[in-house]
Amino acid sequence: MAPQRVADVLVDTLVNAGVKRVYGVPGDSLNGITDSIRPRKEIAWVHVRNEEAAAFAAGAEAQLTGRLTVCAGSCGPGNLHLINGLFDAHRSRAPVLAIAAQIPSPEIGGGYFQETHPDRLFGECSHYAELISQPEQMPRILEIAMRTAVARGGVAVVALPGDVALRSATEGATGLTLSDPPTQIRPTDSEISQVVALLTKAKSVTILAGAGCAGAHDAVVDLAQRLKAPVVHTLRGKAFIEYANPCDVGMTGLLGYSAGYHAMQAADVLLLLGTDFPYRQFYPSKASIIQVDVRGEQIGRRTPVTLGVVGDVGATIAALLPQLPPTRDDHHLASALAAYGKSREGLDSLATGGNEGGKTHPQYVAHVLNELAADDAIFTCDVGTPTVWAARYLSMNGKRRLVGSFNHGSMANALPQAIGAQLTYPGRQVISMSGDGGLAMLLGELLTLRQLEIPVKVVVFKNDSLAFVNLEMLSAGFLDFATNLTNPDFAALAESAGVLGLSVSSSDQVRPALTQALAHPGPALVEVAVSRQEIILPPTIELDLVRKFGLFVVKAVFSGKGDEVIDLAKTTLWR
Ligand SMILES: Cc1cc2nc3c(=O)[nH]c(=O)nc-3n(C[C@H](O)[C@H](O)[C@H](O)COP(=O)(O)OP(=O)(O)OC[C@H]3O[C@@H](n4cnc5c(N)ncnc54)[C@H](O)[C@@H]3O)c2cc1C
Ligand SMILES: Cc1ncc(C[n+]2csc(CCOP(=O)(O)OP(=O)(O)O)c2C)c(N)n1
Ligand SMILES: [Mg+2]
Repeated sequence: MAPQRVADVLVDTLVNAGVKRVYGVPGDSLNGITDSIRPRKEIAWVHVRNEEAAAFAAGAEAQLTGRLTVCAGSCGPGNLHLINGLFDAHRSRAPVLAIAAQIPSPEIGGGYFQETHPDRLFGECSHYAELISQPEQMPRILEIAMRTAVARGGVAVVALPGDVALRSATEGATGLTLSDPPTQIRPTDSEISQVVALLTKAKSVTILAGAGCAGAHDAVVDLAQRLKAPVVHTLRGKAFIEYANPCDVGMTGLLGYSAGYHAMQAADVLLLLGTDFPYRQFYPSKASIIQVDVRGEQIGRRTPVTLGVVGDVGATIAALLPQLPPTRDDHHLASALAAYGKSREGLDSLATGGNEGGKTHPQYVAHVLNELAADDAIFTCDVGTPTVWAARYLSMNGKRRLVGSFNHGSMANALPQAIGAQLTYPGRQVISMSGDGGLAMLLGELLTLRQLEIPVKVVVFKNDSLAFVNLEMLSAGFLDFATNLTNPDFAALAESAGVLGLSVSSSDQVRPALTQALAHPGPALVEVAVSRQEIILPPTIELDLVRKFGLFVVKAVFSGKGDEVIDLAKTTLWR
């Protein structure tokens, strides 16, 4: 048997830990690693066109499974391309290991061809970034990196010079088992008593539920019913808490509904469960705030809290429930539910086929997609207006998932995330809701669909514009500039890449085209010419008011209801 190389120990360690694939683009400095993956059946090399896509795909896989995933880039520019996707994974707390190949070790520090310092460069988007400079460090440094990514939730980076990867190993691979991070952390009895006391005293409680509620759906709903508390959710919380929830009053934030905003403002006590909702203007100023988060450093990060406790959402609720008397007064919940019903009606009324100069309403596309998609579909959505349509028109059910670049906010995320999702779940329908700007930014990944033979469905919201930015400009009083896109025929482009391409130019073609694409066994792209004026100001708004309230108007515009501008203006939000 040939002696083991450092690269072999690395790959064996990954295999032993259950890693199924490594996303990346090869290169000289990575040759040892790709060569070691080549003959192995337990782990696959996933060849994408741009390393940024590798990191997004690995991040999506990690978000969907909660397990460690891996991406790799060759030295210098190769791994530099990973960085944006790694930022996204890190901010999403997705456990991703990045293997950053490094220039030959004797050259480090001499300004050699392609020289960068990944252990420094990736410092800001990782919990751990170290250089392996000699065989004796393997597998120890790799194991530390893997454990750190999983235990802390986020990225770890190992920089490995190509020559070190090819040297003889001094130690074999270990059977590193990566257990899931502990989720049973709960507050102390005395903290639970304090939470109970605050909740019992309150006349009205609202819950803001975030991504930390994953796996605790029933517990959160039980708690809400006991407290007669409306449940507002964040975008990242949507997939975990919106469905089968009689207390659901929608999302808050710029893309949220006024019902969610008001339910938080009107409460005596706001209970934050597993959320790091970033927009501080939307937190109430008068309510007492209780925050439950499994990470102590998250407490009070966005708004001052009356009481912060460190605990897992499910475990904390399990401790709270037996001590909470039922609340009889459901006035607060009833009025929040009624307001939400009204907002929802308004939004649904916008999701009609409708044509402006032959263009389809984008809301309608999302609405039909929601109807036609499988019960356990995985959706990804680009940053830009596709995020708006996904947030508002996709309904979740406990089986579907929605992945986006929600915390990092990077364009072009949807297609590479869909690639990661589809490879992880080959039997499930995976749909990328792409912007025309977003798709073009990592357009090469369309070729990846054919190369890897994966049946991702790409729905392109073709508005010939960077529409989200166009809207931001208008609402902030800037003249529209630099947002127009001269687009290709994306359907023809897809066809030339061996991907089924369908083009929709009027709303009556939306349903048949989406049906055909979803039924197609291979990859498919549907481009829909959508109106970009859709989210422009509603007619009841005075221009003066628009200028005065800037971004704040965006919320009202997205809500589709002019009256909400006036309503929220009284709160001095965004002034
Ligand atoms: C164009 C655009 C517009 C957006 N508009 C909106 C908007 O209008 N509204 C909106 O809500 N979002 C919006 N977002 C997304 C927003 O930026 C944030 O990503 C989102 O609000 C964060 O949701 P979160 O707090 O649930 O998730 P995270 O930020 O991931 O926070 C989750 C928290 O839960 C904690 N946690 C994890 N597991 C547990 C556990 N088991 N128990 C306890 N705690 C746990 C974590 O430590 C963390 O603090 C938008 C994004 C984009 C790109
Ligand atoms: C990498 C990156 N560049 C720029 C931005 C700023 N930005 C946010 S949304 C957006 C427009 C997205 O356009 P498109 O994908 O066409 O979606 P649309 O809003 O038009 O539906 C831009 C430029 C960003 N978020 N990320
Ligand atoms: Mg666009």
